[in-house]
Amino acid sequence: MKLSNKTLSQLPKGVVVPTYDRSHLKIKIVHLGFGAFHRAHQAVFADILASEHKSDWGYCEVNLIGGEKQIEDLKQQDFLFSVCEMSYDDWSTRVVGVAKEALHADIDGIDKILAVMTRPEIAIVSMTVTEKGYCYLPATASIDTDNKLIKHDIENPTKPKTLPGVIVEALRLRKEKGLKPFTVMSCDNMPENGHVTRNVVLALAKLRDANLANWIDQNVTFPSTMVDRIVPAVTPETMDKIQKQLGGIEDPAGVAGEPFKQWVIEDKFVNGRPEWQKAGAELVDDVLPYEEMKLRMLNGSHSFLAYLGYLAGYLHIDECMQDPNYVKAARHLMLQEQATTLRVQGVDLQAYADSLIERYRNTGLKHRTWQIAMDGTLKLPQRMLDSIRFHLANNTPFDCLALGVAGWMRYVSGTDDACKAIEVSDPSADKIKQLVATSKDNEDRVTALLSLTHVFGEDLPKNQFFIDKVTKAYLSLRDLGAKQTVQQLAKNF
Ligand code: NAI
Ligand code: CS2
Repeated sequence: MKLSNKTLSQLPKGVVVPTYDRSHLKIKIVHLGFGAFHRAHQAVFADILASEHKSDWGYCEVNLIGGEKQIEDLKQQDFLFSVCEMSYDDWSTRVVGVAKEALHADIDGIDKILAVMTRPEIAIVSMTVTEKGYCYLPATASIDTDNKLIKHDIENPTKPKTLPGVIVEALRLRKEKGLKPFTVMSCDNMPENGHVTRNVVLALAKLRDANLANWIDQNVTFPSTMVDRIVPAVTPETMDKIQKQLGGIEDPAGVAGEPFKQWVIEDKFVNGRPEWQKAGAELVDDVLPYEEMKLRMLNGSHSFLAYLGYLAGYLHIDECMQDPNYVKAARHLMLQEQATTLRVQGVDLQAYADSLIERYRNTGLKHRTWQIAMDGTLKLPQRMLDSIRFHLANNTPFDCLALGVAGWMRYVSGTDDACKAIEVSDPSADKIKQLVATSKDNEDRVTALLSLTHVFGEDLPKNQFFIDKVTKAYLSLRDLGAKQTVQQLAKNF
């Protein structure tokens, strides 16, 4: 039996279910990217607001590319889904009821999605579409006009496929109808995610119609957000545990994440917003210091552990945490090479680092290093390269960061330390493959991969000090493997 309005009453007592009248919720937010993270983060905040603070903010959940099954599942179970919190072996579960409608571009058609986005009552369009959904070049935060789907949207602006294309078209329709615009809120892991979103939307609008671009510029806001909650991709094992939590009721749209959650939001909304602060979110004037802190200390160390861990045969983050050298290196990276680059004020960064290590140790999570390692070309800049630039300018050490970059290079070279092939998933995978195939497995490989200027910019590939450091780390990984290289580095800390 599946989760639905009918089966809600059969759930075990400990499961939190919507106690509010779902029919009173109004769809005022369209969320693009009904993935694991949105369900366990923004949807839970909205559910807390509805159940504890009488909020009437409901969601229309949309997937543009991928995730067809999630949308189908959601439709079949009265838009209900469960979110489990995994603290080691201790699990707790809540059924979220704030979704009221669900659409997929390939199933329902883009026109239906645009029709929802142009309803007068839509106040916010939010998104979690992964870094690649923005079709941008990370080194410059500008739109990638060579992207095939962006080319499609330039030629077919009323039938868009990309996130920027869909937002531009929905805003154009609202302008044409004389409706207020909506606020566009990115909840993806990018620095100044609002700024990136604004850049790609405005760039695409300008290519279409200068007046439209001007109207968007004057009337639409793109608040930045810092989002945090570790929500690994659901595995069959997690699915089984979710079903157990639900007393045998199936929920294919269920997810499970860690208990911790944080949301810092730039308070810049043109058409109203839920009172997220009542559910624990922080509304601030400037999110950037928080974003930088999280992207560098959390995501930077995550990527470090993902590359060095995967190469060594550690399939999950909690396994990396059982190797004392990996813990030492991650802590050093956080405190000596990332925290020192930050401008955030009033946060105890030592305590933050300790809490991150503790969160990584959670054996309930089973967060795959492979998952974190994917899309490295879109992650390295904000997680490692910006800090490296800081250290180069200030003449300060960055050995862990250099090893992290070398770890990525070794990872995308395609074999782990046990000589097993790695399935590299990255939007630049074809180009990477070609660079790896045409370079020797020595300093030549480093030079070849540094030629990806959309990742490394124009400056780093010319900086000999940086090149030497990364090369030394790369050769050590090749000759000694990841475990021993991390061990040698950790000896110094
Ligand atoms: P997921 O794989 O479960 O979902 C990905 C979502 O992105 C799906 O809804 C899919 O339809 C959409 N998508 C993928 N490629 C797209 C494209 N090219 N254009 C438009 N939509 C596209 O991933 P998950 O876990 O939901 O994470 C998504 C993003 O959320 C991450 O990339 C990150 O930026 C952010 N995030 C994730 C956290 C996590 O622990 N899972 C925590 C903090 C932020
Ligand atoms: C991870 C993040 O997949 C990744 O790249 O580093 O999704 C991480 O789990 C979240 O940002 C935690 O908030």
